[in-house]
Order: sequence, then structure tokens, then C-alpha cells
Amino acid sequence: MDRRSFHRRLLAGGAVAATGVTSLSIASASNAAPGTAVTLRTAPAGGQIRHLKLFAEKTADGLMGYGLEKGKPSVPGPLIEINEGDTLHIEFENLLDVPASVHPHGVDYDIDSDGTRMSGSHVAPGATRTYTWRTHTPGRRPDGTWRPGSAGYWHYHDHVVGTDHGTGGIRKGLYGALVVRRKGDVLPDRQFTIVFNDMTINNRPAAEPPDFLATVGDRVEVVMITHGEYYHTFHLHGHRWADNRTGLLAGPEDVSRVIDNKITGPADSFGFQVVAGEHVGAGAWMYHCHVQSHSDMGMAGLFLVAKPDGTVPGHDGHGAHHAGAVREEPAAGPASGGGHRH
Ligand SMILES: [Cu+2]
Repeated sequence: MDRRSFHRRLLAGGAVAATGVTSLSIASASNAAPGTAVTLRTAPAGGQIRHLKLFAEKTADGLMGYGLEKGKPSVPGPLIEINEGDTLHIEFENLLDVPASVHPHGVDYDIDSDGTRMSGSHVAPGATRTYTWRTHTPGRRPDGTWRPGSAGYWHYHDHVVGTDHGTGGIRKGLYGALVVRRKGDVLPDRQFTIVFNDMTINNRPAAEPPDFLATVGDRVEVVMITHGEYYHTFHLHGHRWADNRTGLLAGPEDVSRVIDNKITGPADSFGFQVVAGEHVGAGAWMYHCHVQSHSDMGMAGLFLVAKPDGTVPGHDGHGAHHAGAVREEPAAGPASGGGHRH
């Protein structure tokens, strides 16, 4: 297994800096739905002040990645997760030999946290800068109109390397997922970040796309981001999701369209949750770009859904039919450390 393929999930917490823990849980409310045996874990209310150290660094294979520790950059960078109402201070250290930055989508920030050269918020090689991201809950404006909250499946990326738009940095792997939860949002067992970047998936060679491993019944969250020059269509075999903020239907009256394929273009992001193998069972389920020439050129990987005994029917690991590297990401929320809900 390729260690670089590990994608560490981060629930950004105030304790990160103090403990050095790179993946930790923040307290979460537990809501047991009446009459069901399964306990859903849900996001708590936000309002915390959180701190995070983030590095930009060259990877061993010539890419550039963000990382939570020196010497451990990854592509994509760490998944950053906060709750609506939280403020996150990111102490960003640039270990590259060129200026770099962190520019977020979806959250609130002052112009000096924009992460652009135009605002002077880029970071010289070897230098450090603190970016502050704020979030807010939804509510009514004084004029009576509805103000949306910050919750969503967002992302962050460099805006400086190569050009003033970070074209060189994004091309080399300086990007990552950002999840902002609303109180009560359902928390997943596993999370995977899939980035269609030009003609690659997560900047991996076409012959080695990332595979994602789960067990039947796992609540799996996918954060899907697109970068680069082209439009793509994200398709997942055997599973469907709701085309809305959470990717889940809120109930029988929710009219969100249920889909298994979604068109996506540069800097788009969306996310959803599926129960692995629901109605379809274990197997090596493909995910891929459905622009035919793109999938033919290698934009395809596997969502490996294992039986409880760990085997994936019809899949012999890294068999000749597929050379993908399995990415296994730590479980989410209070179950972090590999916990499952069953
Ligand atoms: Cu495509």
C-alpha cells in the first residue's frame, strides 16, 4: 500500500496544536432514532475557536501537497472539517521554494486571509502566515430575507504558485477538501476525497487510480472536487445520492433529485453519503468520469465494498485487471480509530 495514498481526515480541533494529534474527534451529539437499533452520530453545534498547522511541501514523486506535519504532504491535502459557527486559525508554513498560499471556498474571511498575491496574503518560501476562516449559521436578515449558513462540501487550494491564480500549484496537487457541518448533520463512518484534476484522479497516474475500501453497511462520505481545464461527470456504480447540500434525503417529502451521475467543472465541489453495498451487496464497484474518452484514458477507480469477513467478491486485491492503490481513510467523528456503527 502506498503510504502517500493515505488521506488523513482531520476534524480541526482546538487540541490539535497542543497534542500533536493529527486526526481527532470533537464532541458529537448522539441521537438514537426511536425504534431503530442503529445509533446515528450527528454533528454538534459549532462556535468553537480551532487551530490548525498546515504545511505546503514537495512530495517524493515531484508533486506539491499540503500536510499536517512536516515531511508528510499528501495529494489531496488533509480533509479539514469544522462545524457551522466555528472559527479556524490556520498557521500555514510554506516549505516550498516558491511563494504559496491557502485559499478557501465557502467560508467567511477577511481580505488578508484571501491567499492571493493581489491582497498580499501569499507566503514566501520558508515563511509562515496565519489564515482565519469563519463560518456562520443560517438565519433571517433584518430585511426578512433568508441568509444561508456556511455548511457545505467546500475545498481549499493554492492561489499563487505558477500564476496569480495558482494554476501551477493546483496542477501539482495543492488542493484539499473542506467540510462545514450543520448541527444535526449525519456523520459518516468513512470519508474519501476524489479530485478530478485535468485528466487525473487525485494527480495519480492513469494506471494507478485510487481505490477506496469500505465494508458493507458502512456509511461512506465522498467529497468530490474538480480542478483543471475540463468538465467531467462523476459516476458511481451501484449507489445513488441526493443532489442537495448533504447528499442525503431529509425525509419522504424531500424532493431533491436522486442521482448516480453528476456533471462537474473546474473548482466545483459536492459531497454525499451512501451506505456501502445497500441493496447491491459487496463488490468492486467502479467510480469513474463518464465522459467516455476520459474514462477510456484512465479516469476510473474502484469503490471496494468488502463483506464483513474482509473479502471483496470477484476482486483479488491488486489484480492484473486493475492496478489501483487502495486508499483507506480513518473513520469519522467519535468513531475515529476505525470504529464502525455495527
Ligand atoms: Cu472527465
